Amino acid sequence: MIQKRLTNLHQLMEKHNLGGIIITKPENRRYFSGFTGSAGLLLVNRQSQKLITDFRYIEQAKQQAPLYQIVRHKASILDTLAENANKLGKVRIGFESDFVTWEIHRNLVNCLPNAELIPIQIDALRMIKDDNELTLLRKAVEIADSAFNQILSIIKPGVTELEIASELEYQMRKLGSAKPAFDTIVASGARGALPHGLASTKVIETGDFITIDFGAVYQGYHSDMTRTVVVGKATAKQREIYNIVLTAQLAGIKAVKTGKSGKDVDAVSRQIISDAGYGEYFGHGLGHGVGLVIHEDPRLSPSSNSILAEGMIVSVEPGIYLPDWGGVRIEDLVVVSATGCTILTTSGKDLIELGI
Ligand SMILES: [Mn+2]
Repeated sequence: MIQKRLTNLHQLMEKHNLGGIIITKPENRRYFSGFTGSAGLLLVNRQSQKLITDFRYIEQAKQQAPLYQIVRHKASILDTLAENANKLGKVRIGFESDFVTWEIHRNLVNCLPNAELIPIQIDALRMIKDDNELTLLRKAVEIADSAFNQILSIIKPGVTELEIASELEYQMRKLGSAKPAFDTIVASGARGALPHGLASTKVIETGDFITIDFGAVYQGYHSDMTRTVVVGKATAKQREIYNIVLTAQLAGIKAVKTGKSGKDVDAVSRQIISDAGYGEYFGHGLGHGVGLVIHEDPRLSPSSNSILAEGMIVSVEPGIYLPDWGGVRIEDLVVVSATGCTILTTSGKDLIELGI
């Protein structure tokens, strides 16, 4: 599994004529080595790979990254990197330009006098998930689905958004989630018009629409789902908005397929919301990739350049947000296949009227 990832990395290095690459972004460090520690860097060339880390992580690194030579650094990780990188000779060495700060770049230039430092980005190598990753993602999705099911009964007038968020997060942890995938969103009543309304001390009232957007993290892999429920009987307007979003969501899922662009899939859902007269109230992209990071490529949006391919995983999450009234969003995760996609999220999408 790691070997296959390294082979892909080697191909990218060859394409850019790199004699080595320094990997510092935590998710890429983990992806290309298996090492889950919070500190350290990878130095990879086409013949060998080293993981440089500190005293705290030596044993863990040996266990988790058997394909790597583990190098312990003392005071300065840069000095140890320099010692090892300078052995590569006069070569082009890639660094992650979307992560390395100006300060670190300046230090690299100083300590690697032989190298020509080349800016490079490698996140795209993580877009297509392997079987192992899909298994972990499915588990993260399953945890969130079960937790959602379990907490529906506590949602009633009088409880706060924060109580709902805490209960969800507690149930997810009990089911094996390391932490919430992001700050849990519970946006009720008029707060539902805030697409990213974090759970607050607001008390749930009868008639509130409640948008709940949350996820689990299982062995580093994130899940992401959103459901909107109503407390009590839905009004005609609530039902109307909900059905538009649901129609747009189902059409978006149907449009996901290998070879389609992220822009085209977004347009399918967006058209439905626009045709219903609410286009200006759907101001965000339709979806995003999910993996070791909660928001990653490919993107489904009007400005996306992504082309979907088998094994990618994306969210499909249209919404309508009406100021001073509230909002609805519905989100599932799907895996792109040759002929369409497989929906991972299993929670139902018929409007739930709680307490009815
Ligand atoms: Mn999402």
